[in-house]
Amino acid sequence: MKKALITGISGQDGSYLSEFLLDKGYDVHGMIRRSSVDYRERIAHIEGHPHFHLHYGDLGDSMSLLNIIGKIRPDEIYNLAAQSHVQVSFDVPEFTADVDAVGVLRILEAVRLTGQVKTCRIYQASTSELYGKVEEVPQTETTPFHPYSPYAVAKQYGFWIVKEYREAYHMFCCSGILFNHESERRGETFVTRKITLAAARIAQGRQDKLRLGNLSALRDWGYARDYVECMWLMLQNDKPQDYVIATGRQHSVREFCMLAFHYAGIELEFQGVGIEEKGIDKNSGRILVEVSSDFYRPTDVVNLCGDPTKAMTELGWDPSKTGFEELVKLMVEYDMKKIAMEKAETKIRVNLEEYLEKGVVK
Ligand code: NAP
Ligand code: F7E
Repeated sequence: MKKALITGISGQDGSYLSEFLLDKGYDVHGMIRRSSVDYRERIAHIEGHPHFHLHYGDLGDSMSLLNIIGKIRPDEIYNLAAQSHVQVSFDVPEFTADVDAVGVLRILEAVRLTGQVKTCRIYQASTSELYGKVEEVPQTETTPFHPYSPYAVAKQYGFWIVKEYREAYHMFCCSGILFNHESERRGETFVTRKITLAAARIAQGRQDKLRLGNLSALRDWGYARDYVECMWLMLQNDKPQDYVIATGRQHSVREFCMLAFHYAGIELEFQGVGIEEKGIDKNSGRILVEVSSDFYRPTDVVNLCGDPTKAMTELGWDPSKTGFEELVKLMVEYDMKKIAMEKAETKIRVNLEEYLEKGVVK
């Protein structure tokens, strides 16, 4: 039975990759951090699976990595752990550099120092943010990098150190240059999930307005569940190589927003420009979306669109499994149910409190 170690197992991609590898018959090991709340929402449904194991560690702690990697001796490592929020990287640049840059080096060294150079294959979660202030559209494996945030600069080190270890020590290590990929498990402060949750709350009377930053930013959005397959395919390849993982299609934040509200039953139209732009409900005339400078970044990446030809032809990966409309729809449907459940729970709690007060229930 093959053994895989996933760092960042509690994140969006880690949870989907765990399910994917368990289905393939792997023994899956995951690294988790201690947190004050122990409920790991995205992987709670697989905890208890006989081939699913969790270990405490941290990308900032070399000894924990040496210990985990030395003990498990995995056939494959998927390094998904990162401080992954671009805007947050402007607030915590040093932590971001330590985890997203030096953390990659720590993994590579742990594999080398425990004598697993020839037996362990490594996938590094790289990013389209490396193209940053883009130098060509669409972006391919040969497009020059121009990182444009502390996050992207840290990830660029991760990309280059993986390449360096591949050439210096002949390690099987490679980077997937993944473009934005979303899902119903996406963190709630990334723009897509922030929009789908707000659309669901506004449609059900739980929120008045949504405040966003740059509505004109363009992204190539895919579905996370489809993208984890490509990570695995990269490690089954004959040679370690880096690949762009993208859909090849581009949409603006504004388009995402209009479509999400549409699936929540609200038709929006946008009026005005820049900070004065508003998203208005065509039926009621209510302003539901406003622009706020709080969500503008010191430097923003505005024109991402990947060319997945290499992954399609060399790995046989299909980027068109889940289209843009389907992705937005599935996220909104999930959030509509989530908010409806929360409403129902609140109602039950209020009723129960009333009954307890009146002594109806003891
Ligand atoms: P995510 O949901 O933010 O998950 C990040 C994971 O990293 C979480 O499990 C988190 O643990 C863990 N982590 C953070 N700091 C850590 C540390 N110091 N030590 C150990 N673990 C740590 O991210 P994602 O969307 O799944 O993305 C996975 C990877 O792909 C990341 O490296 C991200 O930068 C990269 N990426 C993502 C996208 C995308 O669109 N999703 C695109 C390109 C690249 P906690 O749960 O304890 O916080
Ligand atoms: O922003 C704009 C924002 O935070 C997308 C990470 O997974 O993908 C992700 O990074 C765009 C940006 O993702 C809001 O300015 C407008 O232009 O959803 P995001 P990201 O920065 O692209 C890459 C590939 C990664 O590697 C990262 O790990 O949307 N935007 N208004 C907003 N963004 C946010 N978060 N919130 C807003 O209110």
